[in-house]
Amino acid sequence: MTEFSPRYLKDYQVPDYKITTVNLTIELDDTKTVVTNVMEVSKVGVHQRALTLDGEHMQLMSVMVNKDKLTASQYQLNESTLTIADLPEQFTLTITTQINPVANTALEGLYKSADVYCTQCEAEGFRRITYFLDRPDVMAVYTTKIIADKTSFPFLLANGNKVEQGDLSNNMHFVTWHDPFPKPCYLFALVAGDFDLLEDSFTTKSGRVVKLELFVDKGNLSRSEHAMVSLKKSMLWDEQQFNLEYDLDIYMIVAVDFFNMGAMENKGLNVFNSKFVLADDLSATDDDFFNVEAVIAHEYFHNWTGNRVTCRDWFQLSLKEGLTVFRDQQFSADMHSSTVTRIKNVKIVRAQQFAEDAGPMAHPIRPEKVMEMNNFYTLTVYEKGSEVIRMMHTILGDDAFKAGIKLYFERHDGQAVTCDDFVAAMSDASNTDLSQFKYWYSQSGTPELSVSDEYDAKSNTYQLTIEQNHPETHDKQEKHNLHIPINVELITSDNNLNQGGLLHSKQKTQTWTFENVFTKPVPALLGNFSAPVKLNYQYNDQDLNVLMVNASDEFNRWDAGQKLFAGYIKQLVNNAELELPMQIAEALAQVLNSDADNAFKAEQLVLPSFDEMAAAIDEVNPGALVRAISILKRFIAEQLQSKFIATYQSLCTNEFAKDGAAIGNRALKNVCLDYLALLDGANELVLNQFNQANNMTDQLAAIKTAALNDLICFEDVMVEFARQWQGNTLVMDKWFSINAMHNNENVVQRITGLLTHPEFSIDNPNRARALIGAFAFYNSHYFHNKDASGYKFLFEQLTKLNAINPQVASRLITPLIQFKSFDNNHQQLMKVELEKLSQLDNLSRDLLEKLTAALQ
Ligand code: B3K
Ligand code: ZN
Repeated sequence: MTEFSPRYLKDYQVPDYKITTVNLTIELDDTKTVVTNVMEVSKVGVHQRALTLDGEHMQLMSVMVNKDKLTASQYQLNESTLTIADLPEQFTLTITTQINPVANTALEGLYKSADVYCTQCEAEGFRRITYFLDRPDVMAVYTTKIIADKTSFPFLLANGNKVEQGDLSNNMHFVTWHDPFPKPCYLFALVAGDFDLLEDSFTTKSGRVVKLELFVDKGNLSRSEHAMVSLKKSMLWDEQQFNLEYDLDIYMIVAVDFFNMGAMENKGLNVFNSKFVLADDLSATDDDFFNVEAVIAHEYFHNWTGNRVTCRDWFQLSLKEGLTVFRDQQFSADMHSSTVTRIKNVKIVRAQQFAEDAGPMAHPIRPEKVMEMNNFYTLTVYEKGSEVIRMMHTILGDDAFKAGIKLYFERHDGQAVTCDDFVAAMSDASNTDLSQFKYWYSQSGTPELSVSDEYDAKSNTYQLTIEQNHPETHDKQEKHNLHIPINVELITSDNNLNQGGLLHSKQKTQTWTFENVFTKPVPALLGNFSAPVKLNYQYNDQDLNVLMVNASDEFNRWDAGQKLFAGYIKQLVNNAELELPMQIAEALAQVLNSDADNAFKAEQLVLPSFDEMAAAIDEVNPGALVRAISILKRFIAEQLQSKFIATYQSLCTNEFAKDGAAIGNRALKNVCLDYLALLDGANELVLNQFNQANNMTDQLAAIKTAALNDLICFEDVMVEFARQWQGNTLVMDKWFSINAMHNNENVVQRITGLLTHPEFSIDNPNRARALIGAFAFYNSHYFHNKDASGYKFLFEQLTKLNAINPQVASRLITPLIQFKSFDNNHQQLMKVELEKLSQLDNLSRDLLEKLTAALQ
């Protein structure tokens, strides 16, 4: 195996040198881009230590200290560093490097996405552009001059404000940008290409007019409006909620097709995966619209939480990501149904983050040990990180939380700080002791709460006892009791009790007593998912029914239904013959008849997913779990057939609208379709919906239903869909995904064939994720096939991706390394493939880190 060593949070040291200004001149060329980097450098403190700069995958052309060009004997160069000794207190360092953007398939540093040059520097990509102190606590003021051919690259963009431009000989031109805000190098960005440009402006609360520019591939202007509208909503929201105003005169967003993740918050110049920019009624689903808005908001919010105040070191990543996810979630909740938005967040935590905690890569939201930083842009750092911020919000209340945010910016604007600094601001502003709460930052794993209760009819008292448990995690960390905020609502069947509130669990076991309780209540625990924990309380069906109907909090009503379903799915895993009680169907009939909004009803009707269930069960037999979910689903479908048909029909309309009600209607309609797909007449229904659809939500739901139920019309609708959408990259991604989700024993053959489809390219992360990822993540049935064909398929693709794009490979290996969730047979089969991968001789650091953890 290749040798790479980890880094530890405890080893943090302030840098020996600071770099205060950076002047870059970048002469773009496909294979020989020349970067001249002129830096003002000075020592931090008095010392004689050498300067060691990071640099990889480049050719060093020259090094100059002040006016002296160094000879090779005056510096030390190896694969990843450049070291220069005997330096003065302060000096100008000029470094020239040459890079090859076209060969850069890892999409880190400067690369070419189709005909566009673009950069991705977070976490450690700047070191592929020039030699630098590539760490977030080195902050400099950047000036960037870009030179390129004028015809092919009419737009030359970088951070900050445009200060100069002009023509050069040979049809070349240049543009110079200056960013007045000191920033870490991970926020540096450059883009060059030819685009269509959507222009707008936003007037900030203090009256400054900010230019807004959205750059998209030629011909895509009509699909970029939603992103622009979302940006303006985000800017307004951040002023209204947090009093945070944009700071530069211009905000630019560029959409590119080749991108490793969703988007990047580079100062003043966001680079986006086109998937999170482009959307129009015909080609984007309601979820796509929602996600575009959320990602636009997320990146915009980073301008304060991330850019103005950044991270001291990468272990602090959740400082900016957890907080910014929380902010984008609050924004989405304000723009849409807050309950439905919250349900979406919670499902991700329960299904995926809990699985991460239970797997070999378990880590605290502030990791302590990292080999490859890109491996830590995780559900734990992001989603659990957001839950931790949310708990502080719950504990402190909205006003005190906002006072904490205000103090955080007063203290740290322009600095690179730590999670401790953030919590200190929260604690000081609210006068609240958060010392025990801080263990949430250092402790990995999902806590489990065991809850028991006792009702005394004589004294009319009710007691709740809550015990915290902290199961061992793969990192073998010592565990502490945490400060866990638990939202409790006591519900009675006659619905006349109004008690509850926020309990603060801090000890191993604690008991709370409620007085004046005249009938035995049912406790709705962990309302609105007030903490990212698992909960054990012995509810019976009747309790859950009471909660489904009477809980005042919508979230609790939904959650009770999920618990009811989950209980039966667990039983069905062990006993497929189990007789299901009519009450389940009756409870859902009540849901269908209620006057709740349709988006919420849709959520209430959806069964817990395979992943959510897998995270809640030990040693899952995947086949048995898939079967259990489908037995319950079929039972509900059969019992409620006529109601589903009636609801479905009542929601079929020829008019297309995009308001909340219309979106809710489509959601509910398609949940009905999903149930009806199990019954007679499914094929006709689906075909009909496919043919009638005047929007992507309905069209996609039709082909997905055909795939998941292996309906006769499947091949036909897929051919027709591809014919209609060929050439539309984002829609064809959906088509590839649906192929991968086909619930048919020949699916591996199908997707193997698609690897050579003219529109497939493994180099494009969206495509790779669409085909390979959708299979491994969403086709639980055939990915876990007993013949191991699913695992082998993933192995084959990972060997290719390891060499092409390690970050993508490292994401897609997730379902394999989580083998411990499954029964022994499956574990063994998965391990065989992991062992094979670990033998690769060019193993990337990204995969190596995960394989080492998994096979330990
Ligand atoms: N900060 C970036 C993620 C960078 C990922 C690097 N592998 C996007 C975001 O979270 O907003
Ligand atoms: Zn982010």
